[in-house]
This record gives sequence, structure tokens and C-alpha cells, in this order.
Amino acid sequence: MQRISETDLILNADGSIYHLNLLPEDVADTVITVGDPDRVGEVSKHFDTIELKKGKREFITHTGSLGGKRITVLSTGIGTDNIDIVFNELDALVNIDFKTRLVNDKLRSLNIIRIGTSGGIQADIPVDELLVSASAFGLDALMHYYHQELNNEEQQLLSAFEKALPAGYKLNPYFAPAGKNLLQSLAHDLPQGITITAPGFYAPQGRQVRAKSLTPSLMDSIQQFGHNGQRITNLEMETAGIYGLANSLGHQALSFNVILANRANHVFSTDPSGVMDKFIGQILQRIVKM
Ligand code: R1P
Repeated sequence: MQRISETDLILNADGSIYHLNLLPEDVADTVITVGDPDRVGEVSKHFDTIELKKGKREFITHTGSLGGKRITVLSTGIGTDNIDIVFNELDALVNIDFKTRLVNDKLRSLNIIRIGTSGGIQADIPVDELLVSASAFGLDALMHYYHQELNNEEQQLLSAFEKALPAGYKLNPYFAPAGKNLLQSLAHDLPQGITITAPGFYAPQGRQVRAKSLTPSLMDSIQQFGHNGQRITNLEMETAGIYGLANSLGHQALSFNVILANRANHVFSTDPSGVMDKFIGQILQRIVKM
């Protein structure tokens, strides 16, 4: 087995991993990821006990327990470039021996649950509701760097989406499904759809402010896409990368989207933090009962 070098896997002087600043024992089998570092405390305030609080840059971590279940909540910041760091480091923390720098014989599979905000793109998706990503198309580049197995049906869905993008659009999408076990055990009764993970917030999500967009018809293409009864429901900036890397590394991942905007009707939530707080409580109850 190949020893992983000091520059491929960087450790800090105290033995913690480079960006997350965590030790292997700091990570629970159930990990909640949030984009906003301030949301970490909004999740952990529901815990019965908090055993550790650590952080570095935008990566804030609290580990504690709720209803007898040990849970780690960790902020990723915005975007799939951060997901690359968080997922590789989380996996290293649980599956690599930091002393020998060898991959452990017995691999640990984490349950990783995103609680994030998102914009709905279909007129019938209300704001202030919860939507689960059954799968995601990435318009970012992350999964063009990693191997991920897709079955025939998934390949066909991806090909259909490639054909639906506007003529001259320069980015190749990728596809990644949710962790099937987590989807079944945590969210089978909730509204589901295909999520688009965008590499930006404004023109990459079809917004027009002052900078002139090169892809003004992107939103129309996304809204109108349909394949075998499946449609695209919402836009955000992490889910496809989360699903792709979780699948590559053998972890289960599921993304919960708190819908704050309806892009078709131009409506934005009047109480984003109240709505997020309500759904954090509900999702935690589902996790405890899982
Ligand atoms: C953009 O405002 C951010 O909000 C959404 C997007 O994915 C992006 O990270 O998620 P979070 O609220 O979890 O950060």
C-alpha cells in the first residue's frame, strides 16, 4: 500500500488536518454541513451537549450529541472549491492513519447531511419550504477531476441535459445522485427534485444585475428541462460536488434545501432566519430517529 506524502496530505504541528484543523477523534459518523459559519451554532444550540468547538478560516466545527446520537456540524463556506477541501479532509480524518500515512484496512462510511439555502426555479415551488435534492447537475468543474461511477440511466439523464443547454454554452455539466440509503431513511416523504449546482451566484444562476450576461437564456433552458418525468427544481452552489465526492469516497450524502427564493415569481422569503431555524429543528429530529 502506498504511503501518502507530506504534501499530498498536509497535517498541522498538533497532528490536525491542514484546513479543517480537526483530529480524527473529533468527527462523528453523522456530519451536518452548512454553508454559513454562523449556522454551525444555530444547529449545535439544539444539541443536548457540545464536546468540542474548533475552527480555521471559514471551516467552523462543533461536535456534540442529541438524543444519544453523536453529531458533527461543520461549515463549508460557499462553493464546490471548498467542498473539495472539506470532503477530502473529512474522509482523510476517518479513513487514513495519520501516523503511518496509510489508508485504513477497514473504511468508515459517513452520513453527511447538507442543510443549506437555495432558490426554487419552478413557479409551483413555494418559498419557506424544504426541498430535497434527489440528484444534482454540477455546472462547476469539481467532478471533472474525480472518478465517479454512473449507471446507464444516469448517463442518459446527463446526455439529455447536455443537449438542453443553450447553444454556445461553454461548460460541461456532470451528474451526481444522492446517497440512496440516506434519501430513503431521512427524506422519502419530502418534495424532491434535481438541483443545479452553479459556480457562482449572479450570472451563473441566471441573475442580471449590472454585469452583462453571456448566457441570458440559461434559466429558460434549466426551467424547461425534463427527462422521464424528472425536472430541475432549484439552484445552489454545493450539492453536486457533495454528492459526487461522497459517491467517489464511499460516503452517503443528502442535501436539504431551505427554499428562500422563487425565481420564477421573483419572490424572496420575508423571514429567512426564522424559516431556517424551523427546518434545522425538524431535520435534527429526523436525524435522531434515523
Ligand atoms: C449563496 O448565498 C450560498 O447560499 C447557499 C448556496 O449554496 C451558497 O453557498 O447555501 P448556504 O446557505 O448553505 O451557504
